[in-house]
Order: sequence, then structure tokens, then C-alpha cells
Amino acid sequence: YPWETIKEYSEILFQYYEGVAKISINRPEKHNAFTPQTIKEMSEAMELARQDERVGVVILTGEGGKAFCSGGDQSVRGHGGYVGEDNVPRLNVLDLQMQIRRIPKPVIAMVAGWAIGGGHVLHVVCDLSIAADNARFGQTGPKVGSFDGGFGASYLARIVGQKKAREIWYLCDQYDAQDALQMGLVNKVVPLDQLEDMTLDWCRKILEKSPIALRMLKASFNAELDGQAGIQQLAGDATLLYYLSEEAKEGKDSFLQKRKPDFSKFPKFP
Ligand code: 1HA
Repeated sequence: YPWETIKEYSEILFQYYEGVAKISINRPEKHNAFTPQTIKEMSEAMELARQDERVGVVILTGEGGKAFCSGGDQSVRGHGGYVGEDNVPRLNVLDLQMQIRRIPKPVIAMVAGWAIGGGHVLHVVCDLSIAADNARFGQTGPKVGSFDGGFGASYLARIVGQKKAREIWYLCDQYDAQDALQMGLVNKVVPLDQLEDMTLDWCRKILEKSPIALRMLKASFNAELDGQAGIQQLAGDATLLYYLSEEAKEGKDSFLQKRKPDFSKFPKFP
């Protein structure tokens, strides 16, 4: 596909094609393990994808066909987090997880090869996951001295159930694509050479749909688990819709025209 580069980065690719933005971790020699810099770049790209009115769907993936993402780069793990060139330890992937949940457009994880540790959690928080037949899933935290008790635990449990989620974290086993399909952890499994075709096919189906309906659905699915923050997102979308109405515009117009608002003509629905 003729992907066009939106912006050049050092550790990711950020590309556009027909309504779709693709954010791809580009460290295949490390199975696409992330550093603070990788996450900083992904965060900026996600924000640009959010602001870009051409973009209706975001694909999250990894380059090379052998790994989606193997989590935090253990070789830069320091005292209190993953350390970049500024010598500051960071767990900034948690902010990226929030961005993936907050962006009012569907995010699809396109998973080839390893989705492990913090890389597994990244696919978990995406709206949809499409896996190649070579995909392998798992958490490693208790083995390598880490854990993600946020979405990595609670949202995983919503997806696969409490027993299975505890098994995944306590045993640190690896699961193949069919296992993942069976436990509802991925939406579809396809041969590796059809992964991008299938993912773009799903993107096209989504892009034909009503953007506001999709936006409201994403916020609604999030609201239950995200508590007050989820309700805030859903309520914000309700405000967006209200601002589109004549009734809300009467409030603003009357203020600017220094007169009393007249809401009498607006219906009081049963
Ligand atoms: O838990 C969190 C967080 C929790 C809260 C808040 C923030 C968090 C942020 C991050 C994380 C984490 O991600 S912790 C979990 C970190 N990840 C792992 O424990 C996975 C480590 N990797 C592996 O277990 C294996 O590499 C593998 C099962 C994915 C693949 O095995 P395989 O096919 O045998 O390949 P392997 O030879 O191990 O890997 C290829 C190269 O990639 C190796 O480099 P080389 O020896 O050739 O120089 C390997 O060291 C490197 N590599 C793979 N994964 C990582 C890595 N290097 C650094 N960090 C990695 N994660």
C-alpha cells in the first residue's frame, strides 16, 4: 500500500493512507521493545492522529513481522522506570494507554509475532486486535520484576475473565493466536501475509460508518470501567452534540446579544 509518511521519527513510523493513520514501532532488532523515546514519539503521533480530520481509524503495530511489541526495553530500565537520554526514569507507556482509550476514533492493534509484557497491554487497550497466525501473547511481569495492575490487569480481566487473567499474570505462559482467539483476546486471526489486507479491510468498513456513532460507542464502552473519568468523556460527547443544537445556540446568542434567552420554542421531550 502507498503509505505516506506523516512525520519522521527515530523509533517509530507514522504513516497515512485513505483515512487510516498507522503508528508502527520500528525497533525490530529488539522485538520492538519500547524506550521512553519510543513512547514519546507514539504519544505525539497519537495526538496528531486525533487532531487530523482525515483520520478515522488508527492502526497500532510493529515493524518486521516478528514482533508487535515486547514491552519496556529492559536494557534501559533503571531505578524507578525506563531511562532515556535525559537520565529521567519514566513509565510513560501508561499515558499512552490512556491516549489510546481517549482518542474518539477506533484504534486497531495489528499483531504479528510477539505481544509481550507492556507490549501485550498495548494491544489489550486497543479497541480491536487482529492477529497474524504467528502471534504470541503473554505477560512477563512477575518473571522480570514488573507488573501492570492498571488496564493490564483490570481491563484484561474484563476481556478474558478473572480466572484466565490471573493465570496469564501468575504463570507468565505464552499463548498462540488460536488460544487468544478462543479467549476473546483478539477479534480475528489471519495468515501473516494477509494481516495488513485484513486490517485495512476492517478499517474501510469502519470508515463507512457514522463518526459520531462510533465516537459515542467508544465513550460508552469506556464509561463503565473508567468510572468518573469515563463518564466525563461520555458527558463531553453529550455536550458536543448539545452544542450542535439550536437550543444551545439560543443560550449563547442571547448572551452575546445582551437579551434574555428564549427557550420556549424548544420541546420538552417526554
Ligand atoms: O510491566 C511494564 C510496566 C508496568 C507498569 C508501568 C509501565 C510498564 C512498562 C513496561 C513494562 C514491561 O514491559 S515489563 C516486561 C518487559 N518485557 C519482557 O519481559 C519481554 C522480554 N523478552 C522476551 O521474553 C523474549 O525476547 C521474547 C519472549 C519476547 C522473544 O523471545 P525470542 O524469540 O527467544 O527472542 P530473543 O532472542 O529473546 O529476543 C531478540 C532480541 O531482542 C534479543 O536481543 P539480542 O540478545 O539478540 O541482542 C533480546 O534481548 C531483545 N529483546 C527482546 N525483548 C526485549 C529485548 N531487549 C530489551 N527489552 C525487551 N523487552
